[in-house]
Amino acid sequence: MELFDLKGKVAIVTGGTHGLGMSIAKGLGLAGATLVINGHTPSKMEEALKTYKSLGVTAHGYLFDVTNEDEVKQSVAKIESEVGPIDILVNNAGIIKRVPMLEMEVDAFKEVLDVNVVGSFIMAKHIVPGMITRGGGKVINLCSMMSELGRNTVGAYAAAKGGLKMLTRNMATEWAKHNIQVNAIGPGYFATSQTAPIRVAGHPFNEFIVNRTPAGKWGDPDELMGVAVFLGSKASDFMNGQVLYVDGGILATIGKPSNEN
Ligand code: GCO
Repeated sequence: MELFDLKGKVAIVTGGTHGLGMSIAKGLGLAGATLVINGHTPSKMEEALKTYKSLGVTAHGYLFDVTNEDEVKQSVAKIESEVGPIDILVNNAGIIKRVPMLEMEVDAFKEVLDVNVVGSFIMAKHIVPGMITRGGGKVINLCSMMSELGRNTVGAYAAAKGGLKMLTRNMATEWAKHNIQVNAIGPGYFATSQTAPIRVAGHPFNEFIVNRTPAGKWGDPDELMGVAVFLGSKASDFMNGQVLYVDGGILATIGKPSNEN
């Protein structure tokens, strides 16, 4: 449908060489967008671009650190010169460190906030002015269950993803008048490399999540493609500051005893 058609649009996805970022980028590419994939590992970028090519989507790779403002500024200028003006910014790049807070080094805590929150701010700071000049654009931030819920050992990540929820609302507040829609995707628990350590068969967390999720399974990253296309397309032109949770029902329920179906 034309409403969801992204032909002629340029979408940049940070951290788009793997995991949820790759699935989100795939969705945007299959809907017609030209992809700009950010990463920081050459080998992962090379593999990712082969994957995008095999899917028949147009993708360009750029290696830079989203927390380094000079690199972002130079890369955005290079991208908009070589590929074209950016219409859709997906702030997906993020890190997690699973450490009990009292054992966590301050530098480690700051790094989690830096990549997840400050990086998203820096990317928007250097892409949104062009969107304003061109009459509009889309910003999609990646929130999390930890934007709403706490969990042992992920205090820095929860502070970051909770902050990113409010940053999404503030971006929407300041930029909606420029026809820029800023929203977020809040994934539940998905089968990615980031969750691999807590998803191994027999790991207590693996069973816990399957039981805690009404859909009774870990999410497949490609199950985020649809919400990404929606938030990147005309179909969401009157949505601002919302977090769309794709979580198999986790936030809908208090959960159930492990012996209950
Ligand atoms: C964890 C997980 C979560 C998920 C995701 C949930 O350690 O609890 O890694 O953080 O990755 O963010 O929305």
